[in-house]
Amino acid sequence: MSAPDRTGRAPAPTGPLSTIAYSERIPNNVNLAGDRKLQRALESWQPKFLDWWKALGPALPTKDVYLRTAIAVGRDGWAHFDHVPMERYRWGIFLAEQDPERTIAFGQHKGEPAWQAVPGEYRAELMRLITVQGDTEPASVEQQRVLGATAPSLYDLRNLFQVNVEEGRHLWAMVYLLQAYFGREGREEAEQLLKRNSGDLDSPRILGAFNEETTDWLQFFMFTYFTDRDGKYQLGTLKESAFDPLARTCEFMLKEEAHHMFVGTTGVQRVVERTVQKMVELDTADQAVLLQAGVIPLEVVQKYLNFQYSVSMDLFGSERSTNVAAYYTAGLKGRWQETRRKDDHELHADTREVTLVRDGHFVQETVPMLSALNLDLRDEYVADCANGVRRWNQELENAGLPQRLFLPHEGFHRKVGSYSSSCISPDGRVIDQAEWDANVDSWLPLDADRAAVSALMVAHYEPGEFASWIAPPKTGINDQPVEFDYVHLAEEGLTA
Ligand code: BYC
Repeated sequence: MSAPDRTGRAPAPTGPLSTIAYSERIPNNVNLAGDRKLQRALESWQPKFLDWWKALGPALPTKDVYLRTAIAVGRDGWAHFDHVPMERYRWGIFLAEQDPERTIAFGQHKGEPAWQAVPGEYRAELMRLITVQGDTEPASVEQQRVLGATAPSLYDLRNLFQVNVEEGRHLWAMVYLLQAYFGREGREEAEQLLKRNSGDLDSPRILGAFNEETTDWLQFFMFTYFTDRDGKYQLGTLKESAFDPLARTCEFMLKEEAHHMFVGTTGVQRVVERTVQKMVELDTADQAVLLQAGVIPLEVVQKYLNFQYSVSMDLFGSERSTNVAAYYTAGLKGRWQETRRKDDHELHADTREVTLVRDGHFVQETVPMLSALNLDLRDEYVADCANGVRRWNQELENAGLPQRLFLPHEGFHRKVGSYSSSCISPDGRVIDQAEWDANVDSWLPLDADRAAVSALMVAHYEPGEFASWIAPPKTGINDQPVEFDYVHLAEEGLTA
């Protein structure tokens, strides 16, 4: 790649893109060595990233962790697994291979060649989208910082750290775009990404869910199920972007993201499996008895689900949004699986129904499709979320138990969008404040619920050992046995 011009535009990288330059200080497949200025900028950001990782990344001291590292971006064999000291993880910049024929699939530039540089008229919006995406990545690492101290097994500890290093890499992915394509302003935004911190009163992360605490492992599994899944859908829309480097970056990130959601789906499933076993064994659904027996009652699982689902629904923005209409028309952000949709990909004449609350009742209003694209994406997300819940309920069904987990109504506990000024019950009734206040303790986790869950969270660091509240997985990582030594703790970690 040659140097960006004065507008911060960087021409397309050249060279074999499926090959990663691994011997360089920053592994990459964007020919960083061919752009000294950008390379220097990223190399001066690297120590700041490492300082941030040391201060706000995983707190548990480890010697090494069985991690996968990206080594290629092609279809086969893109990752290499080995025990590596986490601070020496090779965070790098990997874009999916370029399709030189790619054209823009939607919006007013439909049919034109995809952009290899940032058009001046969309610079601010593109930078904003990339910054918001970038901000979420380190936020989640910060949120999960202390979980290592209570890991239910080495298998789970390894999965936590895998998710953490890859979120760190996703930060690199966005920082690369900011520094390569947005000049000085991009470099400033890259600095800010390390300065805002999750939950910080003065300088919080940009989006709501990323300032919530991840209090324990049940919350972590709910986070990776619901909030990482928002990531999947948002990355899916940016993968369609007319700005080709963003599209290619997101395409590769989605590959890594699949494992994060696997951690969530199977994590919750293993919690439910263990609870169901105890319910059958003791022939009880009594919460106190189950907690006493070392498992998490279904009511508590449901409350955690209600919380994480509702804060993740807020991440889609408002049901009616002029921002999203502008992003789409400009070609910055597409729809989920844009190219598979059978319409004109401009949507000027299209409309859809949106649910609003008026005078205590749900009403339908017809709005232009363009302004309802956040809802279009959210609908895809909701359908996907329901799949996991069905899978979890299978455990209950197989055991012949009548209880079921469920997704609360889309309006439940919302802070963003058309439901945010109303009280909606999980079963989808508009209720008054008094009914909300009288019932909220049975819908959302109380401090007492979190304390009861925390009391079960005792670390298990022996290979093959698992905490009482979670079933072992069916298989290990990368064909290793479940009882493999996935993590070697440092001496300080063992005595922590
Ligand atoms: N909290 O028109 P509106 C991930 C702001 S997760 C706070 O309704 P818009 C990951 C909004 O920014 C995926 N503020 O919505 C997961 C706007 O502010 P401005 C992250 C919010 O703009 C796990 C105003 O309210 N990626 O990757 O169409 C681990 C009006 O907004 C919130 C992205 O989100 C909120 N919840 O869409 C690690 C993709 N919602 O501009 C990683 C990039 C809205 O008026 N972001 N606001 O100052 C976007 O596409 C959009 O910014 C949003 C909102 C989807 C967030």
